[in-house]
Amino acid sequence: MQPKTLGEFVIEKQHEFPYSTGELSSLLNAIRLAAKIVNHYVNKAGLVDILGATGEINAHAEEQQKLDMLANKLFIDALINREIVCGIASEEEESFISIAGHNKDNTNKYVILIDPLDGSSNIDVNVSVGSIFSIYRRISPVGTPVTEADFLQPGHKQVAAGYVIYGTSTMLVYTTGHGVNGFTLNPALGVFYLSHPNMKFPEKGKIYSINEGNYVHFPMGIKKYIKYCQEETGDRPCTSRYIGSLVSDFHRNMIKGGVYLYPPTSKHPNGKLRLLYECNPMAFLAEQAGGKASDGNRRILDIEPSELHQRVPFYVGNKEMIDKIEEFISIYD
Ligand code: AMP
Ligand code: P6P
Repeated sequence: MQPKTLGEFVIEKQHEFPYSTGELSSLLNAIRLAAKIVNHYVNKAGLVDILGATGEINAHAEEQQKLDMLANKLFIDALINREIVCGIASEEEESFISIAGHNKDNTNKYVILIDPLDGSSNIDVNVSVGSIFSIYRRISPVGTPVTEADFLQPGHKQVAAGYVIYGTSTMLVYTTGHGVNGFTLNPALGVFYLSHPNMKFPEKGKIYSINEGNYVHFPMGIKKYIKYCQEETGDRPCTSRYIGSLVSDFHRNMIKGGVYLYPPTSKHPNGKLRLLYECNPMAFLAEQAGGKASDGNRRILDIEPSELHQRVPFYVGNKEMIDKIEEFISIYD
């Protein structure tokens, strides 16, 4: 029997909400389409002139790779053309985009935040990258232009979140608060099939993902945790695996059991990862898969955002491993 397609799954879940208008389903389907289009370009990036940097700088003084600019445009076009959201925020856009409906007030109730191509520094070396999305209900009145407050909501208000991983196969993994499900793209048919139903972190984890090149700048608690992972006792030593692509490291750790760490460093004293369109969606997925996500002291999903591109220290993965990281931070920092 053929596995369920993503389209069938989305409609099936919608029917569990008899009063739904179909708006969230339409939004999820637009993301599905955008994922296929971005996948097409990611898979041929080496063949056409979309490799390398644009020479432009994004809102964070980071060099913009051509493919992440293209991915940004593809996602935004797919969403704007269907008029199924009232606002979009993106890592690649300094401010949010308000979508006024053509010839009518925009009566849509969702805003979306995206990291259109995370890990873009890996593009030129053929290492897997990903797209991340996060969906909220607007809090400003429907029919009026969106405000920044619609985007600055704590992560526990998310309606849905997910990622696309462009790896040895392309997968779309998402949650709407009722578990995490993974869909693998059959590129010959252009169809995502349910391949990883009800994804959960294993009980135990033995992988830690961190850029140890920053070791000298880590807080003492993190230095002590790394050495703890390397001890030859109990369920250790752990295995160190770091791809330099959050989506890929997270995906592997959710399947095999592990934790991703991006602590404060000298270059990024508040951490490098962005709260709104990287940490919150990955934290929502992690908790839905039985894991945990923290900034070392607080639950990521409880942090009240103050600005669109704010950064936080980020620890996400197996609950037991995150508990141990928080324990070391509380003792040594
Ligand atoms: P809607 O009016 O279609 O935006 O749906 C209203 C609410 O029903 C959404 O905010 C979700 O909480 C739930 N819902 C609707 N469609 C779906 C779906 N396809 N998958 C999961 N939840 C859904
Ligand atoms: P570093 C990619 O730029 C990213 O945001 C994450 O996907 C990745 O885990 C991290 O930064 C890599 O950062 O400083 O280790 O190269």
